[in-house]
Amino acid sequence: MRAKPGRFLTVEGIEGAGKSCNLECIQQFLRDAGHPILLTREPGGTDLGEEIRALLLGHKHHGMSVDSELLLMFAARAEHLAQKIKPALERGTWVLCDRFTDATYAYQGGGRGISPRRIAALEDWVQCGLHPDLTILLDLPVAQGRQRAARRSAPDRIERERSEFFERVRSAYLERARGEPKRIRVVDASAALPAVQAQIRRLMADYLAGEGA
Ligand code: Z5A
Repeated sequence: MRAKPGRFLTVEGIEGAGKSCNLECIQQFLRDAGHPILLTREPGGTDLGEEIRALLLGHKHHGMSVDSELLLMFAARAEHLAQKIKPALERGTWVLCDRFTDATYAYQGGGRGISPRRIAALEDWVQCGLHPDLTILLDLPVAQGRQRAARRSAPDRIERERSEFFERVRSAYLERARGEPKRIRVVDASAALPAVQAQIRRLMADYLAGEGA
């Protein structure tokens, strides 16, 4: 008998939104509900993807063109889908991914100014209709996110952008959430961690109940 296909869940937000902290909590919640989980991230998730990540976020290629950045994101994604995401979903594993294509619309679209139509063309090509079933968008003011991220580590190539860039990224994320309110659930990530995690647990419980899972 074939396993019931898994679900594809993603977590998004500007830097310092708390994705890493909250992925742990979501993973535990799903495990407690009896679902096998694959936790992964973008860009990255495969050997090739992690090498592409190093090119994208390292400091060696500061003058990288916006189109190269976009294409590298999708090259890493193509590998990730082929090697990890699709096989996991097919064997019934739930995939929990730290960022996916909503990040491309937010950063390369909103932040860098690439038209959503060009991103959509690559999305159709690479994903062939595969989209996340549920996306949790951790939303908070840019200044608060940057303050949190600065306490954690030195900025990567993209994190060195100015605040206006991240304001555009945040707006693009929120616009996508308005366009797809059923899939993209916005969580107020400006609150203290226990309050954020309580919102996430409520949202996940609603989702599992709706899925009968
Ligand atoms: N990118 C892109 O441009 N296009 C794409 O298509 C994709 C990605 C897929 C890599 O992302 C970069 O790639 C990213 C977008 C780009 N660049 N930027 N900017 P990443 O996810 O690996 O890196 P990140 O966004 O920089 O993540 P982050 O800074 O690690 O943020 P986070 O994971 O959301 O935050 P955190 O590490 O969980 O928390 C940060 C700190 O805040 C930490 O000390 C926590 O303890 C603290 N924290 C978290 N929540 C709270 C609350 N609620 N209260 C108080 N303190 C908190």
